Amino acid sequence: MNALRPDAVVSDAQLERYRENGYVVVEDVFGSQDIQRMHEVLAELVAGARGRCENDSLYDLEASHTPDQPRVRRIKNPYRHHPAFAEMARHPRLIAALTRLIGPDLRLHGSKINLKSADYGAAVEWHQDWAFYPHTNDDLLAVGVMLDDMTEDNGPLLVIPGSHRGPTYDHHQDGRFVGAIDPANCDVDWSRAAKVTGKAGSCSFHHVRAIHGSSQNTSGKDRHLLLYEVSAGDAWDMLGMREANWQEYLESMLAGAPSLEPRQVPAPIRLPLPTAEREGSIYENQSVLKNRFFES
Ligand SMILES: O=C(O)CCC(=O)C(=O)O
Repeated sequence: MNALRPDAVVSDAQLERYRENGYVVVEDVFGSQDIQRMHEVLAELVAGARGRCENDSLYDLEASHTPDQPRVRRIKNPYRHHPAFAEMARHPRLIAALTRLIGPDLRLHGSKINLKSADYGAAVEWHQDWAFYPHTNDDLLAVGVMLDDMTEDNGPLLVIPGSHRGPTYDHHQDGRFVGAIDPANCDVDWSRAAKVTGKAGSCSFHHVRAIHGSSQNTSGKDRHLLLYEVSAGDAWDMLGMREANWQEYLESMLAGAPSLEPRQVPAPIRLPLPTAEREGSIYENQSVLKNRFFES
């Protein structure tokens, strides 16, 4: 049982901000030793990209990557590659925060580390996670564990406040899923974008329907962000169990219990079909975009 009271980690004001804006930052979820450990493990994983030529189930490589000068854009599902990341997903302070924001039954359905390295780390075009994995209800969010300070100038996460209560936007181009909203062909006021910043060890939590993205990191400072995608135990993926089997499904519960009675709420859904021309990661999906918002 989780000994921490959820309201000791996420205050009433923070919960209210999450509900109102669709995102919130909570400081000091992880301590400096946790962050140091994750950096060490991440450095080992990144070192393994030397000599690689192509993306695979672990690495998503920057366009400027070469086997001699490795540049990793993303580590895919880090918790499947090192136990430290599975352990951190169950950190008592994180579980307490998630319990406050989603409820006691919590499932981890995906994870990644977007490295956004100093000087070149790639942009992520505007999108809603909901467009990638619509569920029977929208009690889902992405946690962004700040492994480095996320500042105004190292390509912080950007969120359109309140957009989690709005429509689900078209994420298609020429009839295929591309994992991005066409910035020139929608009614979103991009000038309202808020920068999500915080010290290493803080976590951002953004609602699955919130519109978000981020620019390239042209600063001299890394912005390593570990993302955990978490759903309520009774939210079921509209596209089924995807690659998981029942046993993996059970093992992906972070707290509480799964439910065989999906809770349904009215929420606007668009399916990510037909699948993207380039699969493997959001960066690959978006690589074919004709209209971009962020410079690359
Ligand atoms: O790393 C970022 O700034 C954006 C993360 C994101 O939205 C994603 O990878 O889906």
